[in-house]
Amino acid sequence: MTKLALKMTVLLLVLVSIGTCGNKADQDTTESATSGELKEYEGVKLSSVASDFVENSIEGPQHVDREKYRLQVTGLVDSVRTFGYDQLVSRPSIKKVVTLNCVEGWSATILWEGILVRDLLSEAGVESTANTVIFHASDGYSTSFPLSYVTENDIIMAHRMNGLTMPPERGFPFELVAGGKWGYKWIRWIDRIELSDNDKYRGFWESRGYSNDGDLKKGFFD
Ligand SMILES: Nc1nc2c(c(=O)[nH]1)N[C@H]1C(S)=C(S)[C@@H](COP(=O)(O)O)O[C@H]1N2
Ligand SMILES: [Mo]
Repeated sequence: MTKLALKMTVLLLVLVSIGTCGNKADQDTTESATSGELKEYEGVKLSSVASDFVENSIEGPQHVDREKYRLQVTGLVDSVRTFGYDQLVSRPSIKKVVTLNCVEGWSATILWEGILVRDLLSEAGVESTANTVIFHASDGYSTSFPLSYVTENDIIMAHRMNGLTMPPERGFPFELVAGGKWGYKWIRWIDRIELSDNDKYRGFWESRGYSNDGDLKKGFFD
């Protein structure tokens, strides 16, 4: 073998092994992310995290770094609060089966597990002039609710689905489980919760004609 041929062979072997490692790692991630998923909970059949969702995110799936992740509670609060991922998921959590309904006509029934949003708000101290909660996400998405929706219901930000850590495509680290509301109110990749007195605020889809209320019992256009 000539020196050049030898170099080429070595290079080829290196490339092939890098390629194989990459694929293997991807497969492992996908399998570990969905194997062991609960199929049923207290007699209710659950949808599949891996195959019952339709990807429709405005900027495609976001990959949020767990170490760098910070959630901020800002706006009309007594003190701005910042939380890391581990700090949040080690808090007491609540489990509930809720169905997400997208306006595109599909739905998914999932056992969600997460933390109460109103607890985070009371820790920051909500000012008396606030009447609106605006959620922001790392892809630039946002949606808002009357403050009472979040304080008078057990509204959670989920970090687990069907017994497993929420996968990146589904919203890791947190998706809002906006019970009773259309899917576009279920903001994923939440990184900021803003308290506001602007009840005219309109989120991403709301400013494009979808109802701000987003109530499942009503239509989705204003
Ligand atoms: N950050 C962010 N959250 C989002 C969206 C998005 O594009 N970006 N799409 C919304 C829409 S229209 C739906 S139906 C649900 C779907 O979420 P899922 O795929 O995890 O169920 O996410 C909602 N949350
Ligand atoms: Mo949707």
